Amino acid sequence: MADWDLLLTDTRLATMNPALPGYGAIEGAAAIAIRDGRIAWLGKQSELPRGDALAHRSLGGCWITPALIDCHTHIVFGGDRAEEFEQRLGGASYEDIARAGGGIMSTVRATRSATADELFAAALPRVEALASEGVATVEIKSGYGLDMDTEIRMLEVARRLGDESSVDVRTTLLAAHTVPPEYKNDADGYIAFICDEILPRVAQRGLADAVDAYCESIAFSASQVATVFDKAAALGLPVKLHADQLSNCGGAALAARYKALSADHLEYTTPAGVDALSAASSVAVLLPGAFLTLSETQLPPIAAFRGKGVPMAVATDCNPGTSPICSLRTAMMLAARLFKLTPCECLAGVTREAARALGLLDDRGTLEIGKRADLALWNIGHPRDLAYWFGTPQLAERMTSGHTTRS
Ligand code: DI6
Ligand code: FE
Repeated sequence: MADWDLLLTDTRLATMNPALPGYGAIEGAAAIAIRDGRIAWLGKQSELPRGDALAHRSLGGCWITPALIDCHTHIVFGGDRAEEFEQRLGGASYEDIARAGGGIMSTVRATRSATADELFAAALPRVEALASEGVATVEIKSGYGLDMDTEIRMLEVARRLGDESSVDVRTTLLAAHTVPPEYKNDADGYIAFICDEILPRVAQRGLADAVDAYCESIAFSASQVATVFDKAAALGLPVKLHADQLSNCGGAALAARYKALSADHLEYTTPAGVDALSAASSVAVLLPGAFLTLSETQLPPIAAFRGKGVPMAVATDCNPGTSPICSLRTAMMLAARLFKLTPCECLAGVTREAARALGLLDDRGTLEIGKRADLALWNIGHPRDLAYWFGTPQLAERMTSGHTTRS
C-alpha cells in the first residue's frame, strides 16, 4: 500500500501555523503529502521522508494556503433589496425604509413565501461564487423566517447546500434576529417562543451547529439574548453574537459571559468589552462589508484587539440588506483598507481565526499534519497579494479533503 494518496512538490506554503511567525511560510521548495483526505506530512522538500505516493504533482513554485473559510453569512434568503438600495442612494435612511415596512421585514416576507427549492436555487450561485475564490467552509445563518416553519426551512436549505455544493456548511440558528409582526410589542413573548418551541425542535433535529442573536437597540436587549443563550447552553449548543454593531449594548461582555465562539461586528465595543473577549478567548469577527454598506464611521477597536490578543476573523456577512457581497477576497481587501488589518491578519482572519470562530480549529484552518487537506493553490507572487488585489481571479485550484474540487 502506498504511503500517500497524493504528493505535491515544488510549492511554497503559507501554513498559517500559529507556532510560526507571520504566514508560517515554508519557502524554497516545500512539499505536502496527503493521505485519507488529511495532511500526512509537510515541510521542506529536502526533508521529505522516503515514501511512495499514488499520485505526484510538481507545482512549479505555486503558493498554497489553507482553503478559505467564511465564518459569518446570511446567504440563504428570498428576494433582494436592490430597490431599497436605490431608495437609499436617493436619500432615504435605513430606518425610513424599515418604518415603511421594508428593510429586514421585506426579506422576511420574501423568505417566508419562497419554497425550499427556490431558496436553494437562489443561494447555490452565491455559495459557488465564494467557492470560486477558494472558500471551502461557509457558515450560514437562519433569521429571515422568524417563525417555526421558515426558520427550519432555512436551516434545511443550508444543510442541503452543504450536501450538494462544493463547500462544507456549518449552520447557525438566528431566530433572535428581529421581532416578527406576530409578536409586535411583545419581544419577550417571541423570546419565549424561541426558547420553548424553536430551539428544542432545531436541537432535536440536529439542524444547527450554533445559536446566534442580534443584541441591539432595534433588536433584542442583553437580558433577552441571555435568555436565549441559557436555553442554548442547556441544549449543548455553542453561541455567538451580533454585538455592538450600531451602538454599545454591552454585547461583547455578554458574549464573553457565555464563552461565545465569537462576537461579531463590534464597532462600538468598549475597552471593557475587549478585555472580556480576551479573557473568554472569543474570536472578534470583523465584517467590513456591512461597515462599508452602512457608511459607518466608527471603527472597531482593532488596536485594542491586537494589544489584548483577541483573535480577529474576517467574514462577508453576505446578506441582502447591509452586506451584499459574495466575495471573501473583497472582505479581505476591505478589512485591510478600512480597518488597517495587515495582509497577514486578513489571511489569518479567513483561515485560522475563521476556523477558530466556528470551533473547527482542530480540524482545519491551518496547514498542519492531521488537518483536513482543504487547500487553495494560487497564481500569486506572495500571500500579501490576497489582500492587495481585488476583483481579480487568482485561484489556480481548490482542494477539499485532498481532492481537486475547483480548478
Ligand atoms: N446585522 C446586519 O447587519 C444584518 N443583520 C444583522 O443582524 C442586517 C440584515 C438585513 O438588513 O437584512
Ligand atoms: Fe450578520
